[in-house]
Amino acid sequence: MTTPTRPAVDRRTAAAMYGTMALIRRFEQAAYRGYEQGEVHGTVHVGIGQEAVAVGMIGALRETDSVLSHHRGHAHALAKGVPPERLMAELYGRSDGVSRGKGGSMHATDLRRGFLGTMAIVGSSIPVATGVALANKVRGRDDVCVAFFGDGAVNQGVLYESLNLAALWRLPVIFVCENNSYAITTAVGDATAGPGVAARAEAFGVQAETIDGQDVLAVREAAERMIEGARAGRPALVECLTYRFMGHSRGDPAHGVYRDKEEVELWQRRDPLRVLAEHAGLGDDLAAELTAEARERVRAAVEFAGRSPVPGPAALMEDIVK
Ligand SMILES: Cc1ncc(C[n+]2csc(CCOP(=O)(O)OP(=O)(O)O)c2C)c(N)n1
Ligand SMILES: [Mg+2]
Repeated sequence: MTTPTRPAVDRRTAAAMYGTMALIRRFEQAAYRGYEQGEVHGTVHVGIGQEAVAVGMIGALRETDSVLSHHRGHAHALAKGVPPERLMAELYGRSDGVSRGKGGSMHATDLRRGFLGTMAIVGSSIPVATGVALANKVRGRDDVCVAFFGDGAVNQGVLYESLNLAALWRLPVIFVCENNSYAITTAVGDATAGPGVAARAEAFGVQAETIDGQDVLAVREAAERMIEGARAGRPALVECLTYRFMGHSRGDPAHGVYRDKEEVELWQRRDPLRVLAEHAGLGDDLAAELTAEARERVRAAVEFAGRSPVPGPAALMEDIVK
């Protein structure tokens, strides 16, 4: 892993990052409750513990840059500026949702904000982002596209097809692997041979790094460098070492079966909110104030979602290519 650079951060920037991470944390807690109460249909995958990856990476993008996410994607959507009330309404299956209530947690899309969607098929963000980057290049735009994917996607052949084309055609794309140690219950070491995905990317001539995904400042610093490179035609891959504090999704008790309590607790000590607060010296009062603000925004989002109408039968025939 690259040695943490721990760049200096001003208080305002640190507070903004903390506020976004707190918003994501509260949002996902509320989404999980909504699922348990039967308000959120299908399933939800929460990434509590992984917030620093989304906030560090996406915070370094321009508005016109775009993001493709995966099945654990609420953080990416919120960090890209999708309003929490529109995302919550989407999870509730309501008309005011970003995908008009027809996508849910794993098909939430907000094209206007460059959020090209959460995706249910493992690995599918990768070739789509590569295609978006190609389109940007062909159109002469210097926007970049970021693909997020989990450690469970790194043995999909499509990653290597995409790395190959990205390197060959010098595409403005950044591949971000959120290595949270498990794909459902399978530990990385039981599924992936060799020294890891960064080394594999380097074999294609793609600049690659493995970094501490619990430290939002380290992620931000790597993101800035990689984005600058990608805009100039040097695609990149970054592997962020992180951890999901909760289970994979419904029916997963989070620890006990495939990972022990001690392991979970060890990672919880490196909670990204705490890591940032300590490093930036935010202080308990400011952290509490930002947390309260996040809680209020999420409360309003839940209320908005609950009030939004359920799509009527006519919505079935809308938003489809005829
Ligand atoms: C192509 C494909 N195979 C299997 C699944 C079922 N599935 C859903 S999530 C998941 C694990 C993904 O693990 P990882 O990529 O590490 O992401 P994480 O859940 O850890 O965030 C699997 C196998 C799927 N959605 N798509
Ligand atoms: Mg994983």
